[in-house]
Amino acid sequence: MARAVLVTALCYFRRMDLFEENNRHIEIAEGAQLLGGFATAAAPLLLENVATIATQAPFRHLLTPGGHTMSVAMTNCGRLGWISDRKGYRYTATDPSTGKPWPAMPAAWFDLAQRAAAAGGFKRFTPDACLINRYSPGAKMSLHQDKDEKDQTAPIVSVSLGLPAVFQFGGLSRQDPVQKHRLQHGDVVVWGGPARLAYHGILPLKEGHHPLTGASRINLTFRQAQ
Ligand code: MD6
Ligand code: FE
Repeated sequence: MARAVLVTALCYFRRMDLFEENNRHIEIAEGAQLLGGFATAAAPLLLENVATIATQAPFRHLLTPGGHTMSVAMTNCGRLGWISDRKGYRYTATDPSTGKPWPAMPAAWFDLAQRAAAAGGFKRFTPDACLINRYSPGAKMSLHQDKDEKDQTAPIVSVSLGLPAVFQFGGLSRQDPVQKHRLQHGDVVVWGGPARLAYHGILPLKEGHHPLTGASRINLTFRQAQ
């Protein structure tokens, strides 16, 4: 009898743990929220859409203005897309590799981004651009600020899919200390307000296998670019 009660209690707390784990909502900094598992249910559809988008606007490794090839492969959807080349960073309405407009942002993506922004405390978020990043093992994103968007009162919504990664989050100066957060499949980070120009990056991706993405991590960042 005592054993049955103990087992029941252990199962109960274990489930509570899992629940908390999948639904953790952490305030990383003022204006920056990590919504654990917010996109887990939508993930299979998001990944199907990524595959379709990539048939129209293929993933490519962009050149930085300094002439380095980025380790992360990128594409975009939405009215505008973020690009980099020797001339600098900017948003364009057409994909320079095909000359065609970027694929449209699926309605379900826009909706998810709006709901996440609202959950993070930002009402009236109307993303017109979604940058799609693909990381293979070893790929990284060095510390940077997102400052190519016109209206910096709008937040950014970032969705992590596939393999986990370590997200670095610093301050407004590159020299500020950085926090590290593990971003898992389905996690969403919403940030804006006083955190909007914080330095951030992704440490080199570790090898691994994810049932939905194989040996890669996909990140979607929704922005109001114009
Ligand atoms: C990434 N994310 O998670 C890269 N930027 O792969 C970003 O650079 C980023 O996650 C602005 C806001 C949220 C982000
Ligand atoms: Fe960024």
